[in-house]
Amino acid sequence: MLLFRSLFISLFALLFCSTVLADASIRADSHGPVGVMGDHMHKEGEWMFSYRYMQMEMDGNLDGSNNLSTDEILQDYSVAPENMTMEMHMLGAMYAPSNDLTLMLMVPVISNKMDHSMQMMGGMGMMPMRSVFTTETDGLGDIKVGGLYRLKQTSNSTLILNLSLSLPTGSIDEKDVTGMSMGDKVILPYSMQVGSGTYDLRPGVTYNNHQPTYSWGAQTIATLRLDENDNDYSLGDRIMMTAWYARPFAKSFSWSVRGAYEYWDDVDGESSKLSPMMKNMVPTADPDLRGGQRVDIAAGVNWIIPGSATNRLAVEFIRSVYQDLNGPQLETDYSLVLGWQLSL
Ligand SMILES: [Cu+2]
Repeated sequence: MLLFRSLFISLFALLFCSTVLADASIRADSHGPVGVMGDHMHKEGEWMFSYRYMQMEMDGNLDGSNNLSTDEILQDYSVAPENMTMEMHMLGAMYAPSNDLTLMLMVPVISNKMDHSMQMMGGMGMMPMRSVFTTETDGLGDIKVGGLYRLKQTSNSTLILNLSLSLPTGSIDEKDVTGMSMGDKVILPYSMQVGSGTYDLRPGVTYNNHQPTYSWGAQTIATLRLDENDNDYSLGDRIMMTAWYARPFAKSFSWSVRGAYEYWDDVDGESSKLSPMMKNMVPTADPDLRGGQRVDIAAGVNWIIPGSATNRLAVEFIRSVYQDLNGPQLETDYSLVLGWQLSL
């Protein structure tokens, strides 16, 4: 973690030392909303460094699209997940060896925290006992390398082929003490791991259209697991589709609205390190209760810092409006993305 902290500090030092003059022709909405990755290309020889902070809040459980209370879950299980916070710090770099190709690197550092309720049966004639416990994990996530290839360009639009590879750099053996582990650290279920453990191919297409007073774009990206990890499972494949509309305002700002849809499969296989008994005690350990689909709406702002057109600060708030989950499974309430981008 110390390495990343010093990396952040050197990047911020770079931000404050950069004395690049403003280029009035660069619009704040020339990059998409900050929650979208790989939305734009760079000119030949251009570099971009970025830092994003992402926070996702999950609270309460769904079965399909119906709410499921803790009491209802504890009728079938001894442990119910209550809520989860996922935080991600992501360092990114982009470099364009030519106008038709932009290379990309993304390095995430992830931390997860989940609160649970647990119910233990007392002795004969005794009331069941309720307690709570929290598990936490953190570490380097899966590093992504890839490229954006320009398929088609007109005076106001670009069509991009996105292709990246996600590397299994994140741990799938994260442990913590649980309410049932008698003080020992034990391996945690799928959603608390910081990595997938698999090589994943991420193909996609992005379209951008820039008009004098507004811009819009759309992107679809799939995540395809290419193999099985060392613990004999692979996370579900995913497909994400999103579209946005943005408008410049007050010279160096732009606002955006965005919609997104995501579908993901259940876990394929079953972790060889989780006891097979676990999935009868806690729903998060069941590989068949991981899939689902979700619709999000988002609002964001991009700002080009005056005096140095290459520094951009951006924020996006993402609210989940519809979910259909193989449950019981924790539902996502909202996500927040803060980002800083420096182009050189
Ligand atoms: Cu970029």
